[in-house]
Amino acid sequence: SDKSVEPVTNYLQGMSDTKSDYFGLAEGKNLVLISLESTQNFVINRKVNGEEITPFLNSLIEDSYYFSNIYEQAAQGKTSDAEFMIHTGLYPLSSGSVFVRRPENEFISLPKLLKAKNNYSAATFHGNSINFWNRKQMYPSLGYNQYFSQEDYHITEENSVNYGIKDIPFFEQSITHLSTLTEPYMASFLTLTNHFPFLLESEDQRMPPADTSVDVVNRYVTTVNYEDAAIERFFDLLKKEGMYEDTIFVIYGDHYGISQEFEEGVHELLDQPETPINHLQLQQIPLIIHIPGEEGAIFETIGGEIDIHATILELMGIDEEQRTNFSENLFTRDPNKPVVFRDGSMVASEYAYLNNACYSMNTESLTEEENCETYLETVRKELKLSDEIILGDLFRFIE
Ligand code: GP9
Ligand code: MN
Repeated sequence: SDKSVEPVTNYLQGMSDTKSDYFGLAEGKNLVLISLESTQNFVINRKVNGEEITPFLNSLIEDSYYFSNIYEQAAQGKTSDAEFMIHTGLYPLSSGSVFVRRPENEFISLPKLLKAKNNYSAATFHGNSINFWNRKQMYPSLGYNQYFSQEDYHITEENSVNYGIKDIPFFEQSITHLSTLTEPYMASFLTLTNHFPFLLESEDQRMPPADTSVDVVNRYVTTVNYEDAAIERFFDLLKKEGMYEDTIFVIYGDHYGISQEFEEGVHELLDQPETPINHLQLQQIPLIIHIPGEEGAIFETIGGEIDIHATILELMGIDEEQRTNFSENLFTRDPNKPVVFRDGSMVASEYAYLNNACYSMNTESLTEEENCETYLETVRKELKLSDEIILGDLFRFIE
């Protein structure tokens, strides 16, 4: 071992690690992870002109664990930062993407932990080029033994839009590949259609665009609605093929889709004023965990995208001897533990620190700086240690 790893292991050992009744609930099941491109939580259970944007996900939530207060934490690496956090429980870097900057590191990640636990195989599915975000190099580092990308799909002008193959044909064609995997498997899917600038031919639009003053937001509603239909199609096919029952599904929005530049349209849609706290709340992403046969429940726990990692470990019954990540299991997460944003801001149940100012979450207004101070210590500490792990490739020194 190396001295440089000690501050990291000391901190991680001091972090809480409380198990819940959910521990091991999905042990041995196939794990299907679905990244909902640019999908923000406000679309869930939301109607536009009387129509639900996400009718399928809304109904799925009834029989799922739905985490309704989860914040995205991606930085410049966008989708790849989301993938990185979920796979490793480490924070993204402050600039660039870990996928591009540190693909040769030693990582402790979900596919490897599942392989060690129950000999899982692991594959990823994505309709774009495997070189996007340097995934070709990074996926094996994360422990994937197989990937399906652009070349593995039948892609035509007809069945693609914007970044590539549309989500419905993507899932339809993925089923064949998925059925070739050795069970138990971890299979990760990246949707694409709901990507800025949210383009979709009118024949694929299943609901009319919204009618705010911002066209990007109006179109967003139609591409999220299409994505929702694609997930429904995937579930229908899985059921038909007998691939649904013995699987746990983890479905999450990767990061915001509507940047601050266009956010006014969302405030219009939600009929709310533009305030710092409303902006903060728009950084929430949906997190839906569906285990066939389990009753649904809503968890209002505040958490971050990074916490998906430990939550999956909890459900899969993986108890690391030594903590190697900053992820908190959402079933037992402390509401006073800040959700750390890469720019040094944070949110916890009582306070948030945004744009260099401390806010009370109760009054949604400014409060004394000192109310945020202990939270900010945690923020600085965790970002620093996570950076040290990544930039020093410190897991080389952990057995
Ligand atoms: C493309 C997908 C989208 O491969 O990851 O990229 P994003 O811009 O969201 O990171
Ligand atoms: Mn993305």
